[in-house]
Amino acid sequence: MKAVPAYVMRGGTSKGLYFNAADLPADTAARDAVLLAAMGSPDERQIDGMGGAHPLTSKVAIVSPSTRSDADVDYLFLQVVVDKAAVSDAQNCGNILAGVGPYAIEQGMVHPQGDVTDVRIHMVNTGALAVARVQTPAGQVAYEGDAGIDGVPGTAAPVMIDFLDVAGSSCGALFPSGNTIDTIDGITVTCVDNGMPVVMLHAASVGATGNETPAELEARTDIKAKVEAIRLQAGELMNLGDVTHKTVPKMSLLSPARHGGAVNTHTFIPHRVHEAIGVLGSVSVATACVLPGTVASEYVSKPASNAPSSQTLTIEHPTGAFTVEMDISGTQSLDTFSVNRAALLRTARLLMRGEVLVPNHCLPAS
Ligand code: NQM
Repeated sequence: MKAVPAYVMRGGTSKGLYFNAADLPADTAARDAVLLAAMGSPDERQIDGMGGAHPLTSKVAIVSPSTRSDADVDYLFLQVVVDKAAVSDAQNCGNILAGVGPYAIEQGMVHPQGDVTDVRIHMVNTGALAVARVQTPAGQVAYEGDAGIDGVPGTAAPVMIDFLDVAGSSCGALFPSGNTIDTIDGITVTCVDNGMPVVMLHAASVGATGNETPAELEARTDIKAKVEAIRLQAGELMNLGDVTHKTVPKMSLLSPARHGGAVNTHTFIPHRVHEAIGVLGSVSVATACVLPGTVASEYVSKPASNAPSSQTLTIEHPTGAFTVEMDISGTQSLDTFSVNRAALLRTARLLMRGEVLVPNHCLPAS
């Protein structure tokens, strides 16, 4: 077997393998062979690898010193498909992103700057920039702390993340169809990309109540079929082309908030239902909430202000809620609307550092 240095980290509500780019083959096909073997894909149980048999636990971060002068590190996110021999770079991941700052410091790519170290991260998948604020008392990354996020038991050190320029980063425009509302198969949807391509629709319009658990929703083959049919058409509208084999767009079923938030969500990512909601996925939903005329804005009781403003939106999901803070302006119309910054809280934990072993044929002889 060949040994490849790797960390296992929880990033937000996801978990994955973190690699230094220098430890992986530069050739994409050779790299993907290593990652598939490391995760144990393709196999529904990923029994022969490190993957956790769910898209949320079959994720990879590849980190290297940045090629950009305005960033410290480059972060390439890869989704290792659980039951297919496929590795996709078609989406970003804001949860795995939460572990990138700590990883970069642990690897010596970024030097601690006092009690708190800002790590500027170039998200290679979309070209956007994020700044992660990592706790580094006494020059060491702190993982323990008092910050709690829904979907993760207990508390940990906070990692605040600022997104600066994620609008339209995958689809070319914040509202890539050019509309706040589209109709697909007779169902009203809003297509948005504020860091993650997401299609929003009323849960009731496909026969869901909004009270289902993720498992109950996944068992509803009738709902899944309708949602997938809409997704395939929305992909074309969103400049993503044929999305049959892509992990985007995500499909968020909206229903009235139950615990005082702005809106309740159940998100297909795109075939399993998220236990919570993705980071950039929630930024995209929050964005649609503040622009009048979208499917999401119907749930928000507080009218959006026309002046530049900071707004805090709480997006409910199956295991709690996700709060997004945004600086927005121009809410009077699609043409003037912009989100200048989105900020949110995550936590991360280093779970294991060592080497992942892959069969000899995955790596050329050294
Ligand atoms: O939207 C799951 C996750 C994600 C993505 C997915 C994410 C994001 O929770 O930024 O974090 O939607 O595939 O890890």
